[in-house]
This record gives sequence, C-alpha cells and structure tokens, in this order.
Amino acid sequence: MLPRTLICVPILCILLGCYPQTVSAEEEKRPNILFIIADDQSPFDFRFYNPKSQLDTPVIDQLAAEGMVFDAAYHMGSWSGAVCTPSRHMVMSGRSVWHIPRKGKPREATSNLVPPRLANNTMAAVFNRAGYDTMRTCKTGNSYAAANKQFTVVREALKRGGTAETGSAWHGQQVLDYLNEREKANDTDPFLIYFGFSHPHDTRDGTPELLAKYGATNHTDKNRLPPANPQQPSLPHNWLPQHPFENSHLKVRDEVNVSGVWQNRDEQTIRNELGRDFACSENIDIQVGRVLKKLETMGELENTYIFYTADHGMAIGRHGLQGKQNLYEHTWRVPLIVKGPGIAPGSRAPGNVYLMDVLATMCDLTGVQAPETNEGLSFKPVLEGKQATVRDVLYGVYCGGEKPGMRAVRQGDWKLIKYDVPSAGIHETQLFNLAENPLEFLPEHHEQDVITVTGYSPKPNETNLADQPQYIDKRRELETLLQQEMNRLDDPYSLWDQD
Ligand SMILES: [Ca+2]
Ligand SMILES: [Ca+2]
Repeated sequence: MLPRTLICVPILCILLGCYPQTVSAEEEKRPNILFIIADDQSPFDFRFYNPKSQLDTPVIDQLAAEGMVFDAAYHMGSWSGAVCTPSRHMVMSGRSVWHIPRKGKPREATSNLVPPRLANNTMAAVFNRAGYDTMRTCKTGNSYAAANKQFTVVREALKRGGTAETGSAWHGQQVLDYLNEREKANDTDPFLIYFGFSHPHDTRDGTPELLAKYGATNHTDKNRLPPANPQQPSLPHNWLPQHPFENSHLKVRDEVNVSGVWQNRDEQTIRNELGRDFACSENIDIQVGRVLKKLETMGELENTYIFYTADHGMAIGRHGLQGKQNLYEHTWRVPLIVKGPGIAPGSRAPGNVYLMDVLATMCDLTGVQAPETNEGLSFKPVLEGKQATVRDVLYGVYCGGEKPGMRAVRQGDWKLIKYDVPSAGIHETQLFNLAENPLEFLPEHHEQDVITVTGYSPKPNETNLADQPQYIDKRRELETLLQQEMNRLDDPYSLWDQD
C-alpha cells in the first residue's frame, strides 16, 4: 500500500488551490486501468482467434493489434449453473474457485477456505486505498455484490435490449458521463474503470441495424423456426445436433430455455442465434470505441492499461450445447487482450492464465500491492515479453448440476475432460491434442449426416483420443495431474476412478 501522505497530497493540493503544480511527476505518471468485460462471449467469435469468424469488431481487433493477445486464458470454472457468479468472484478477489464465497451460503466467513471480510480486499477496495478513483458499470445479478459496492462510483443495470437506452450503449454512456465529469472537475487522479456489459448474454436482442447486418431476427415464437438468411454466420464446424451423452447438466436453463433457441439445435435456429450474438458483440465493439476515443481526446489513452475479456465463453450450437455449463474450449476459455505502456504491439502469449490472475497483474502494472488474500499470479512478466507463461497446468471444473460433474486439466497441447454423472451411469473421458484438434472434434463429428450439415470432414486424428491404445500413457499422466490439481485447489469431490 502507498504511504498515507501520498494519498492525501492531491486532496490537500485541491484545498490549497495549488493543484496540480505540487503533485510529483511520479504521481502524475501512475497509469490508469480500463477493465472491459463482456458477459458470455466465446473467444472463437473473434477473428484474432478464429480468422474465419464473420463477426466484425474493428475496435477490439485494433486493441489486439496494439497489445498482447492470450491464446490460453481461462476462467477456472463453476460450482453453480450461474457460471457468471464464481467467475466474477475470482476476477474481483484473485482467489481460486473453491476459495471464494459460495452462492447460497449466508455469510462469506462461514467457510474456512474464505477469509473473513474478503470484500475489503477485492479489486476496487485495493485500488481505492492506493489513491485511485474507481468507477464501475456492469449488469446486475450473478456477480459479487459486496465487491461491486466497493467502487466509488457505481452505475449498474441489466441492459439486454436492442435500443440505446436498453442495451450496451447505456453502459458505454455511463463511462463517457463519468469521464466527462472528471474532465469538468479537472480530476487528474489515476482511475480504475470497470467497464462491464450485460450482453452478448441472452436475451440477445440486437439493434435493428446490426441484426440486419447479420441476417438475424429477435426470434420469440417457440412454435416456429426463425427465418433462414444467407447473411447469418455459418454453422460452427464443431456443431452437433445434440451432445452425445448426459454431461451432468443438460437440463439447465441455458440448454433448454434460452428464448429463441430453447431445445432446438437445427441449423436455422443456431445460425440465427449466432447472428443475434454477433449483433450484440459488434455493439459492444462500438461502445468500446466511443470510450477509447474519449480517452484519446483527454490525452489519457497512452497512459492506460486496457484489458478486454469475458467472464467465460459460450457454446451456441458447438458440441450440441447452447450454454456455458461445459468445459470445452469454446466455453472454458475466455478472450483476453491487454494493451498498455511497455506491451509490444501485436504480441501474442501462448498462455497460461486464469481470470483470477488479473487482479495481481493490475496491481503489479501500477505498483499497487496485491492484497494478502490474493492467490492469482501476476502475468506482467509475460506482458513485458520476459517470460512465456506463468503457469504450467490449468484446471477446470463444472459441477453446477449433478455431482461430481465435469473436470478438465490442460498441460501444453494436451487436454483431458472427465464426466462423472452417477444417476445416468456416465463415466466418460475425453483426451484432446489441441494443436491437432483445436475444435475438440468427437467421433460424432465424423458421422456423414453431421458432415452434410457442417460441410466439414474432420481428419482422422481430429477426435477424442482417450481410448486409443497409443495414448494410454498420456491419458494416465493427465489423470494424475488432474487429481493433483483437485487436491491442491481443495476440490471437495472425487471422480469414480480416483482414490
Ligand atoms: Ca456470464
Ligand atoms: Ca479524484
């Protein structure tokens, strides 16, 4: 933490009318942070991850070109169908998935894995103490309310409509209003702005112009399919008509009751929903552009670290799934760009980071001490090009439905997913080489009626390798790693084949 005198200097100066001459050069140079977070957005929607994507995001693409793109950024997972909730707790606290307050528990302090008064050591509280001005706009609900309240300026509302007032433009406007107020007040303190959106989470009601661009309609009639339109994004190559087996939560709201999709996985429904999704994501891009332009006008852009990410990914037809309750790459991974002073333009990091590492990184970049409760790792050395990665192994959990549910582990190009669903008698293991099979094709993707719909014939090695004899050692190795990670992270469950 900074010495109290340093924090008080600006206040004293304003009172004495001597501002800003007496502010030290060092203080003036402290960088700002703009943390941008979308709600439910797959990395594969973006061209800097998937060159074939039809989504236009010129502003975010420009950020990617001017900063560093992470190819293996993950959220750690969820013990709830509301995947947003643990994800946002991890972002705010820098703590791992079993060490954060649990939904449904009356108080944070009820578990010895969660420190008391944790909210006082979350993102905004830490930066407030360091003399930053903190502002937040985001959706309401499925979040970390006690941490969100710590921001000095809070402008929250759920905005998933298709107009300026009811959609993403509202969130953009809150940031612009805040920056305008700072400008008027001649406020030169460094700032941390948490710029969150309510989209492209469903209901994906886009603006009329952007819906038209992507050939989509805000479909509401459950008894009909939405109209087909050649402008719609094409079907993802890893689309399936249904998930091949019970994965522990196939009846969750997101899989059966999203307006416009429901239980349908046909081409018309999925392409229309992707069109809606893209309309919402392009609108986010426009709003980010408005804010960046304002920062540029204010002369703050070059001295601001900009993070762009999402709380988790999203399926929308991939693997026969619709929602965020799975551990395939489209959903376990998140987009992540960081741009700012000292970060080489157009640079790329292979990985490996979690969203829970963001807080430590923000602190490291700004010279603010991370709180003692933080468990995340700063990836500043990666941003500076001094280190390739800060983590070797990545762990993921989804158990918001039946327990124990799903677990994943990744090391290098190898990834294992296991599914333990006792009531359905499911004990499934998937092993992927992500270098050869980045879309995680399964045997079902090789069936002719699927190929006929997707137009894509996977190569023989683009499949689940778990039961192929030549990979038995690799599978065992990853199963051991998974068990080690489950123990290390206090995962309270065991899988059917574990001790
Ligand atoms: Ca979310
Ligand atoms: Ca201020």
